[in-house]
Formats: sequence, C-alpha cells, structure tokens
Amino acid sequence: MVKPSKELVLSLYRGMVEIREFEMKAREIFRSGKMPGFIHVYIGEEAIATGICAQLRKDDYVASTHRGHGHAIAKGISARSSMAELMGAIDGCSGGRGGTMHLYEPEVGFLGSNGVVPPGILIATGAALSAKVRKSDQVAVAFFGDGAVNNGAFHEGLNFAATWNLPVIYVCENNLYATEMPFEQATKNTDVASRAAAYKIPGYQVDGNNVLEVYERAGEAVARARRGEGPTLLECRTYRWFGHHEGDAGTSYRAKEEIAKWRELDPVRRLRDKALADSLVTAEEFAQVDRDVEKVINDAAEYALKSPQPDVSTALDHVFSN
Ligand SMILES: Cc1ncc(C[n+]2csc(CCOP(=O)(O)OP(=O)(O)O)c2C)c(N)n1
Ligand SMILES: [Mg+2]
Repeated sequence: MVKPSKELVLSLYRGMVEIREFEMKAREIFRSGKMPGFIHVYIGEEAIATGICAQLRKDDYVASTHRGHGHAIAKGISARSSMAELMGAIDGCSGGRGGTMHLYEPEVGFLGSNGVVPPGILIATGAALSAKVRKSDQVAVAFFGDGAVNNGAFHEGLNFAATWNLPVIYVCENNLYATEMPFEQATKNTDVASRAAAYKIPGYQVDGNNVLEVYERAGEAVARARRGEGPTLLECRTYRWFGHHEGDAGTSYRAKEEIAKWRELDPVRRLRDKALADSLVTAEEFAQVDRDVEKVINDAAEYALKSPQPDVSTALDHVFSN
C-alpha cells in the first residue's frame, strides 16, 4: 500500500469518528424513547463508507441500505439533517417523511437509504446508465450487505452493468450475518468477490476494517469506472458490533468470542494506532478531531430534538403532482 499523507489519515479518521459518534448518539436518543421507528446502526463498519466515499466527487451517486446512516454522512448529508430525519422532524433531509430508512439528498448524490434489501444495487446501476448516456463522467456506488447477494437483483444488476460497461462500483459489506442468518448457512459460495468472474468483471476481497485498504481499492475501481472500463465488485469483510437493529442484543446467534475478536479489529483504533506508531499523527491531533466531532454531534442532536414534527395539515404534500 502507498504511504498515506497525514492529511489523508486525519480526514479518514474524522470521517469514521463522525459516523461512530453519530450512531452512538442515535442509539442514546432511541433508547430514551424519543426516536420513532427503529434503527440499524453501522458501528464497526465505518471504514467502508468512509474509504469508498472519500474517492467520490460530490456529483457521484450512492445508493444505500437499511443500515445507511454511515453512507449518508460519508457522502455529505450533514449530521444535523440526518439526525433530524431519524427523528421524523421537518428539518430532516427528507422533511421528516422518511426517517432512518429513507435518508435522501440528491444534491450530494445520495439516492437514498432503503428499507427493502437489494434494490440499491439496481438504483445505482440505473444511475450509472444515466451517467453513461449523458456522458457526465459520474460514477455510482451501490452499498449492500451479504444478505443481498443471493437475491435476483444482484445478478441482474451486475450482469447488466458488465454488459454495458457501466461506471458503477458494487460494494458488498459482508458482515457475516443477515439478521440472525449466518452467511455460510445462506449460500455455498461464501467468497462474494469470486462471483465477479461470472460477469467477467474484477472482484476483490478487501479488509473492510482497514480504511486505507478500502480507500486504495476504491480509488482503483472509481478510476476504472471513469475510464469507461466498467464495473468492479468489492467484497469488504467486516462485522457489526451490536444487534441487527436496536433492541436486538445480537448475542443469541453470535458467539461472544467472535464479537470480541472483531472488536479487536476496530477500524478507528487500528488507523489511529498505526499512524501513532509511524509518528505520522500525534495523539493531540487525534484528540482535537475527537473534540471537534463531539461538538458537531452534540449540536446535531440538539438541533434534531428541537426540530418540530411536520404539521398534520401537510400530510398530503409531495404525494400528488401539482
Ligand atoms: C426484500 C426484503 N426481505 C427481507 C427484509 C427484512 N430484512 C431487513 S434487513 C435484512 C437482513 C439484511 O442483511 P444484510 O444484507 O447482510 O445487511 P446487514 O443488516 O447485515 O447490514 C432483512 C432480511 C427486507 N427489508 N427486504
Ligand atoms: Mg450482513
């Protein structure tokens, strides 16, 4: 791997810490009973959204999943409007009408978190087709879990994009479980990257808890897509620290030793420890980022908790075309 600059390390660190602190705060608010619906947090997987989105332009596209807060923040939706949306409040990025699984902000290329499991694959494929037709030089990224790869949308999306050389990067966040279902019980071929061969496109397995590795692989895939050479499949191996959603402890179907092993591979701590050991960044510089992010997240929570719910009289707004 190429030696990263100090600026890059600090920027990736900040990106991951912002997602982690956002999710910690969201859990806290959810547990206080103030947040409607239910949420799926991304803690443990921050390196993937951060490393991939750091290679994207603002006008590139991202289609996301039910576990989408990290993707949204990494693509540029502010912590304020993301948290307000989780609260169903009017200052949320979808005006409070979507909530956690419908974060949406086309101005930053974010084509939505998604309550249904695989369609983000097809949404990103469509966005990539549009970019190709318009010759806009944009690329699209689909994030999806291991739970999506045995669904028809995976085959349809990858086959179509490969055939048309579309500028799209398929990012499988393989955290080894789809709700309580271990991936090895859901499929015989657990090597997701190897499936790229079926479509004659490049496929790589990536350490999804190593942000520098994700960043580097994403850079190659994005460059390839922009050159018009077509899609890439990246399988990022990772693990969610907590339950599938808030309320699921995540311990009845996963061994405590397995959870502990993956926590040792904490992507935030790994980046920090490596940069400190290489004397690239000082502890004080990391601490400054931590303090800055804490302010941003506390401010976002305060903002979201103060933001009003939409008025009942507006219930039919955005439903019918005028
Ligand atoms: C079509 C469809 N089937 C089932 C569900 C219920 N469901 C929500 S998340 C999920 C598992 C997703 O697992 P994975 O894709 O691995 O993502 P992860 O939660 O591990 O990040 C399921 C089955 C759904 N939302 N949509
Ligand atoms: Mg999964």
